[in-house]
Amino acid sequence: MRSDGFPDDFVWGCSTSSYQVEGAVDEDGRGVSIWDTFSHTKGKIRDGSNGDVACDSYHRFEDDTELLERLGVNAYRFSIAWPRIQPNGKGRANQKGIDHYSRLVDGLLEKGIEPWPTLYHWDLPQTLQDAGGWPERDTAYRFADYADIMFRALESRVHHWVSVNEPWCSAFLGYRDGEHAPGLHDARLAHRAVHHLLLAHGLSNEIFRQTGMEGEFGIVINPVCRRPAQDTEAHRQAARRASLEQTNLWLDPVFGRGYPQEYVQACGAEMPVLDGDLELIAKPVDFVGVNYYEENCVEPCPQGPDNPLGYRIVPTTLPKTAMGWDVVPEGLRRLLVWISNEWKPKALYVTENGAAFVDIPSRSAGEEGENSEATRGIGSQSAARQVRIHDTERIAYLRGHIDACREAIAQGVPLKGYFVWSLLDNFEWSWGYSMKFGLTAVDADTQARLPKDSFEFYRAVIDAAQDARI
Ligand code: GCO
Repeated sequence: MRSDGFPDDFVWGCSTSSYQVEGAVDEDGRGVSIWDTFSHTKGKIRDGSNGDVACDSYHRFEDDTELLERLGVNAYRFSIAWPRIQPNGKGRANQKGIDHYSRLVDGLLEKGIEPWPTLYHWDLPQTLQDAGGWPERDTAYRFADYADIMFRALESRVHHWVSVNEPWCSAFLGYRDGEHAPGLHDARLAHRAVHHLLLAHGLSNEIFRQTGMEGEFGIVINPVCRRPAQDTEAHRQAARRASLEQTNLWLDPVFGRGYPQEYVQACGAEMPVLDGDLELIAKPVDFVGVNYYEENCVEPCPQGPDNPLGYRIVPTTLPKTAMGWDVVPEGLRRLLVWISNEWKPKALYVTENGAAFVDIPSRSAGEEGENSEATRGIGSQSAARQVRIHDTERIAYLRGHIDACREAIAQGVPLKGYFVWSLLDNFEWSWGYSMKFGLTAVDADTQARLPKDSFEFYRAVIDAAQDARI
């Protein structure tokens, strides 16, 4: 093992997603997605914004690629907007949509950056939602067709594929809690969505294998490993139950155990499983992607219709991000170790980790050298030039979590890579642009990209990792 604890082939990456950065929502034949509809519905987005323009990455992907090169990452995780490929979610592919991602992939490869496309990061074609969306089985078959189109289009150039991103959010925030598109409040629909999202994953996994393509295929989830507030058996049991919905409900079926019966019974979940579904869902994956932001502390409370799993999140005095999320780097290590021991995936990647903080730009009259790389923005550069963002909290957050990755590896976790969320400040779903997770700020008027101090920090981490190669 090298002195810094990371293997030579460790993947250092950065993530974004289509609706959060692309903009250009009605260009080149793109269809409407559920996020267009939701964000344009009054009262759904806290700052009244939407992703119509976002970071304009659809047009500025070359600027983004240049930023990634400067950052030194060897992988870029982005997502493909399904409505750009099949505007109505079915039928012939829209060549202009394919061309866009083809250009992005070529641009990355030219710079030695591995493309890591996610096929579904929440922008379902609205037409499919009009037909029922994820609670309907047909959506999974439509997804499989779309995945097939993308495999064929990018086959020889892409070697890492993600099926669905955080399907828990699509199912529960989208169909039960109403916080995400399509904004419904129906637990029964949410459970149907769970099964069809997993089925979509399984069907696309099968097609991936059938193509005989070289490369890896996996799923990205946002699992939790909740911490008991006190060291009692009742608290430990509550913490275990509190992790079922976001973790076991996904990993159990993917690893061939079917749905966790304790969850199904407690929540009265009716999963629309047909013969053969569980086998499809359990087709081996090459990796599991883990998105990690925080860890919660829980205590038991009586189980009942409003609280079928019998737990409550306990507030802590730990430092918090702007989202109000507890900063617990150690929790990332705990989570990775648990998943690795319990489900034994071949490989794990941290596919998202990062934090929103209130960034205060400082104007520093060029003292650090206006033309130094650190201060040079991309896009309309003059506006960006004199401003710096000293985001020390984000740096501390990233440092702590990268250390946690190192410790997880030391404990035997097959962790193969780490991706920061996010390359850019972008459209943070129901929070609009009010929450900033980027290593790079984006000027809303000029679209100029301004790397923050955390960008330089992450670049230095990657540089040091390269230097430590043996
Ligand atoms: C996700 C997220 C990102 C969010 C990030 C911060 O996969 O949850 O996909 O889209 O922006 O998690 O909340």
